[in-house]
Parts: sequence; structure tokens; C-alpha cells
Amino acid sequence: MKRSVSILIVCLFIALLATGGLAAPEASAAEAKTPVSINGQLSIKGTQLVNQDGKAVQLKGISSHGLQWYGDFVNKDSLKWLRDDWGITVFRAAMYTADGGYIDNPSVKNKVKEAIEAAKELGVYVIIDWHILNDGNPNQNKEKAKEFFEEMSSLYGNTPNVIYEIANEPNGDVNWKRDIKPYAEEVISVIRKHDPDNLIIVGTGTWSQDVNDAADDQLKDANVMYALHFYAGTHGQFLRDKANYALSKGAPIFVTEWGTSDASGNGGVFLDQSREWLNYLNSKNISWVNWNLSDKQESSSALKPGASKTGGWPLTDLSASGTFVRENILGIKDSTKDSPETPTQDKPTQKNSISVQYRAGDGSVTGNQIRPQIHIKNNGSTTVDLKDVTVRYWYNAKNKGQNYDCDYAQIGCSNVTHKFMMLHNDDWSNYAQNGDYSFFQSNTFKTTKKITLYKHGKLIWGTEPK
Ligand code: IDC
Repeated sequence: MKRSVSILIVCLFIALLATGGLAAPEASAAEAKTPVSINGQLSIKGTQLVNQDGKAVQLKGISSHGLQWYGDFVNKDSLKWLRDDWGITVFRAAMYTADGGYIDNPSVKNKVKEAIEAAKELGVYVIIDWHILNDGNPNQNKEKAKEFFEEMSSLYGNTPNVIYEIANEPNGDVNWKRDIKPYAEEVISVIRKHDPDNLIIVGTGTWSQDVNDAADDQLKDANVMYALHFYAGTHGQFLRDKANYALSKGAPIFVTEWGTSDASGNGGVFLDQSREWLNYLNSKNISWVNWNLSDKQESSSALKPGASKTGGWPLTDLSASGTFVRENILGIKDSTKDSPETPTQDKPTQKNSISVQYRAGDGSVTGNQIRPQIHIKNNGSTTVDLKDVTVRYWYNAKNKGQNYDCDYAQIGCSNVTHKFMMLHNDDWSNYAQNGDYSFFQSNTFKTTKKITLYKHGKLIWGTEPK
């Protein structure tokens, strides 16, 4: 392949995506703004969730699986990863009440506390979910619920991070007016003794689908929202119609649980239907939390079986659901819709190697600029001094006038140097990225061997063009 030009970016910098043993420039990142430092105390204005400045916010995040089963995935490291790599602004700690949960094993609440403490440190919002399910009538364990929320609100009532979800999914022979609303009034009054203002989300009948019933007979509290739950393979337009009805009656909605699967938590995944739902939620600015963060062998789980319990997940450890959800939280076009020329991901072969991940900052095939975005990733445990490392992006160019700009580097553009290496001349009038050796269409970072890495000038990753 003739006609190659390469940029040499001499990397003084520590990997853009610092992992492994790299001395990551954490200090500035840690002081950077977090979802909670930006938005502070949440409240409701009309049907809209708003931040401390009265501006609309739409939280997006993921729920744990049942803490009694998959609590190991809930810790500061995994939440930090979810915040930084997935962009979550909210995490939900799903504390089952039955099925080996809180009622039989009250110590599971320590996991909830761990999640709250982590969320406080990381500046993300956290939903304390009293996860009734087989115990479909919330009144069944009402006294325990009051006790639990008494404790939680006295501990965390001053923390703007906290959101209470007081009954995951009422179901069976339960009725809003007769059962759920009176339960909610009692529990809310307990919480409000200690916490005057944090959000309280109330589940609705039929597994939190009957937001219309709640809308017809709303609670008095100013910062209450109603839970709407859906599973893309099971619930469609009829449920969005209920949501529209509730909104039209002035009832604020929070989707504290939804899945890409069917209602069993398995089947599918149903990504087209999920897209339709997320478009709808975005159009209404409705906050959402996906089910679920675990590696259970079922399609609604975000992680593949055996994935790490403490974050650091390479994209190859995400399930189809996890991949889709991450991309939709980050707001990047989902990779299931990428063009067919996208190569399958090349896995780093050696353990102690550094590798390259790439995404196309400008996916348009022709234009007067190209915008490769590159992560250099240390897969090993040995520190690599990035001033010794060079990355080379191979592309076609006219024989004149290449300009270089650095938009962003985690360690600062001033620590990045560059050099153009003209290997062959050509006289093309425009960039045609689809002919470029290093280019492929992707809005997410993918490992690639067609961007090469050098240490002290010696090739250590990738394959140069012939
Ligand atoms: C499912 C889990 C599954 C578990 C089951 C019973 O995905 O592994 O065996 O619960 O505990 C809900 C519930 C949520 C369900 C989920 C999928 O809130 O707990 O999780 N779902 O069935 N409501 C509708 C669907």
C-alpha cells in the first residue's frame, strides 16, 4: 500500500485511558466536577426533575442485580468505573426484601450503605431500592420498611446524592388507592422526619406500570416521583401511552428499572424496541436506570459471565445489553449500527503489552480534516514511561500542508508532540478516509492493530501497512 503518511505523536503523556500500572494523572480528574457537584440538590418542577439551579436534568445509570446474590459487583471501584467509563450519573442499589434479602438477612443493608458511601465519594446519585417483588403487597413488610427508611434517612438525610425508592414493584392483588398510597404516606412521613427534600420514588401497581392510577390520585409531597418500569421485549406503546397520560396529569415519572430483555430478565436482546423507548424517554427528559449490573447468564445482565467485580471491564467483557446501555448513557451512536467494514476487535495478545484503542472522532468519509481519537492502554502491571512511546496513525494525504491540532489529551496537549512522516506522495484533493489504513467507522473505542505503537522507536504494537 503506497501513499501513506503517518503522524508521530511522541507521547510524553500517560495513557489517555490509564489502566494497569500507569501513573494515571488522577489528581486533577478527582477534583473534576461530578454529577452531584454540578447538580446538587434535586427537586421537581412540574413533571420535570431539576437540579439546584432549576435546570432540567435527566439521570442515566444502571441498577445492581439483587444485592443478596450479586452484591460483589457493588463497590467503590465498580462505581468509579461506571462513572468514568460509562458516564453514569445514578446507581441503584436493589435490596430485595424477600428471596433471601433484607427480611431474612438484614445485614444485606450493609451493601446499600457501601453503595451510598461510594456514591458520596464519587459524586453520583444513588437510589436506595426497597426491592419488593414476590412480596407484591408493600404492606406485607411495612413496619420493616419504616424501620429501614428511618435508619437510612437519619444517616443520609443531609446527603443530596440519595434518592429513596420505597417499593420496587407492587403486584398481584394490590390497588393504588387502597394499598400502595397509604403505604407510601406512612413511609414518606418517616423519611421526611429526617430528610425534608431528597426525592422519593413510589412504585405503582402491576410491577410499576400503573403510573396512570397514581397520576389520578397523587401524593401530596412536593418531591415525589412515580416509578415506571418496562422491558423492551414485553412492553411497548401501551405503556408509553400510560406514561403520557400520567405526565398530562402532572405526575412526574422516573424509570428506575428497564431492561433490553423481556420481562423475565432474559430473551432478546430487543435493541430496536429499546431504542424506541430511549428515544421516547429522551424526548420527555425522563431519567432512567437499566437492569442490571451482574454477570449472570441472562440477557439483561450487562456483563459476560466471569467479568471482574470491580470495574475495569474491556468492551469485550460487556454483553450485548451492557454494550448498548453504555453507549446510550455516553450518548454515542451504538456500535450495532456501525458500518460492516468495522473490523472485529483485535485482542491484545500479550499480557504485558500496551495496546491501542481508536474511535473516529469524525466519521464522515470525506472532508478537509480527520479526527482520530486514540487511547493507549497498558494491559500489564509494569509502568511504561510514555515519553518513550510513539503512536503512528496512517492515512492518505495530499503532498502539501498537513496541519496538526490537539483537541484534548488527558495529560494536556502541551505534553504531546507530533511529526508528519511523508512516505509517498500523492495528489489527492480530499481526504477519503475509507482508503486510510488506520481508519474505520466507529463511535466507540475499539482495539485496533492498524494504529502502531513504538517504544524507543521499536514497534511494540500493531502492524505497519505494507
Ligand atoms: C429478575 C432477575 C433474575 C431473577 C428474578 C427473580 O433478572 O435473575 O431470577 O428477578 O428474582 C423485575 C424485577 C427484577 C427482575 C426483572 C426481570 O424488578 O427483580 O429481575 N424484572 O425479571 N420487574 C420486571 C422484570
